Amino acid sequence: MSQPGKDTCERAAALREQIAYHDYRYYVLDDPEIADADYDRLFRELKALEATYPELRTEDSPTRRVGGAPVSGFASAKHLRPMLSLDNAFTADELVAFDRRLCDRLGIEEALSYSAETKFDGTAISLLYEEGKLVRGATRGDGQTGEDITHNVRTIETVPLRLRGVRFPKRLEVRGEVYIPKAGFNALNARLANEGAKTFVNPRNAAAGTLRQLDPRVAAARPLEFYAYGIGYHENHALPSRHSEILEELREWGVRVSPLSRVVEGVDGCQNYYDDIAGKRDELPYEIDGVVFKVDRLDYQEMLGFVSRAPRWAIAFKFPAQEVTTVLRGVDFQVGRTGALTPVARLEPVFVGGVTVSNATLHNIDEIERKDVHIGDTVIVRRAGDVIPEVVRVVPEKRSSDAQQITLPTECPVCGSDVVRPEGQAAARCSGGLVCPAQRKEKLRHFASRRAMDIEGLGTKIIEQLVGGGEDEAIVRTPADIYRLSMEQLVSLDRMGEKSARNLLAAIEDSKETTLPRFLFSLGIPEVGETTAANLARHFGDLESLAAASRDELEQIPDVGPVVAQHVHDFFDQQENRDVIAALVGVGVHWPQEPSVVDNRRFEGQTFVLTGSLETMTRDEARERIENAGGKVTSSVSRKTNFVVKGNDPGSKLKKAEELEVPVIDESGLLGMLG
Ligand code: 5U1
Repeated sequence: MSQPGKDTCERAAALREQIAYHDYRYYVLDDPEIADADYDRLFRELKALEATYPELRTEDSPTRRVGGAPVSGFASAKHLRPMLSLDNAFTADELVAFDRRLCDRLGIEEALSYSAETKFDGTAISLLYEEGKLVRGATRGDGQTGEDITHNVRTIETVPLRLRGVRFPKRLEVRGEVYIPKAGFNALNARLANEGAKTFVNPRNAAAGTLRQLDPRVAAARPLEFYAYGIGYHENHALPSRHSEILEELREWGVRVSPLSRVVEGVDGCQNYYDDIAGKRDELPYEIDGVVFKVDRLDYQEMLGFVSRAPRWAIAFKFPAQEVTTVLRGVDFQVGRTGALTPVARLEPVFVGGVTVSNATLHNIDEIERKDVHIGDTVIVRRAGDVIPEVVRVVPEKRSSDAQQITLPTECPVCGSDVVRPEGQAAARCSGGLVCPAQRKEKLRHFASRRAMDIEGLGTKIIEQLVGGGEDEAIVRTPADIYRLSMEQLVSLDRMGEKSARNLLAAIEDSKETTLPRFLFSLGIPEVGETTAANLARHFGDLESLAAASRDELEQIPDVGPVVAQHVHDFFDQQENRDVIAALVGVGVHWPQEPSVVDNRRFEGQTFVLTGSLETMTRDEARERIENAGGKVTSSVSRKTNFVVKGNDPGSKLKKAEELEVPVIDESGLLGMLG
């Protein structure tokens, strides 16, 4: 094939530029300059040129959106700055309290300016641009590390493959939300139903599910859209002084930002914005589940910092849960990981909050008695966001004479063991322990889950088969049995090919190397979530000390009250649980020693000031690590400052430190001190 001439190369470049410009007019400014037919003509011309001369196809050509080759798996993608989450407010009082808290902390009397934005009900992603080129798209994951979904993100027309202009940061993380508009969602589900495929329950699940497809052609054929709401890491760039100006800059760089964002003054401004958006909600072409308020001044944001994984300077004000009326047809009791029996209401299907609901939780038998729920009752069902729908109350005046009382079964509906209801506890429990296949399945599912031992590929369907319906059929009885699975056993399972079996065995092997917080969380001790597990690990440093701890000692730990202390104590008191742990260690599960509590307070009473950007961590991470070690981070240098940590491009704080003769350390010095 002949080489493209100079004119052809120039024409292709001009077409790419024109198409990018018209994409910007259409998607970002919402103000197209040319008719669709003219745009199509440009697009077809570029496609034809690229088909004749494949060497003309650039990475950022708009024709690349159709989806390239499938990927074999998801690589992990470490965010350059953590992706934070948002605290919620559900009532006007909570919003007022939020505003007051911030004013108090900042010591200001005047009304705070907020950037008010809609809260998209989609899935958060981070886009990485280097020299203006999109090089990576990633899911949020645990906030520190997500999954690389570049192949799918590239197919989204509203994600620019290249930033406009030249005044953008050398490296830039753009944060935003991918969603599927309401109309596109309905069309997608209609198409899936037509093809006999599984439909999605709501647009959020559809967007998240699509982004996790290995084949980008699937994503290219689905109507994903993107709106940016902020930035993460940025390099070589002087930030403006307000968040609203960052949104403006993003727009100038060709990134789509919601036209509904605006700056409002004080809590009254927030309330008005909320009312305005709530009134428009149904007319919007996409789902939102609330609004977000962010302190607009970036210096204030910096002063406010963050707690745990959420910034102090932002809040999501959620729309209230939606409620509907339907009829309770029956109640089943489900057995959970700890044996707790949860009554599940079987409902006359009803559409609420964008999905059809036919099951709802009744929480526990106490709740049934308190709400006086009978089978056949007309009930009010509520659904809010991600939360499982619940039966809120009955409509007593609609009760018919043949309504039936709901009784707690005396035997476990799964294994037939006795059901016990310990004094003072709301939950009734199956006494079968690991004999009960339901408990075993749930325990194993939790053990293998992403935030626990993270065994990719060991999902519900496989666990169901491995555990089976009874003791005799079980291939896996305890978590340690997972580590004894053979290739032969795995390939004998339904829908398990050799390749998947090999991958699963590799994932099982990889999971042996874990951390103490993850391991503790994976054990499924009642009431011990990830944060408590991390606190326990940090406090005790090793499993032996934790297992030997008294209830009093346990109660010294943040987050641990008498109930949690009792659960932890009871757990380690049982020989069966100690056997499970010993067996896991026996098959090779291991973790590094956690720094002990003494080490963890090594910065007690010391004050640090950070200046400039760090290389191995963000300033927020540095702050968190210093605070975790008992130290304090302040924003200005004084004689009371113990250390100034100097990063790249340090600011005036360095000069001040030198003037006041405050010790200055660099990043490796800090890392050394942190151990
Ligand atoms: N509009 C908007 N949504 N949203 C979600 N802004 C926004 N900001 C977020 C999140 C999680 O986080 C930042 C405040 C860190």
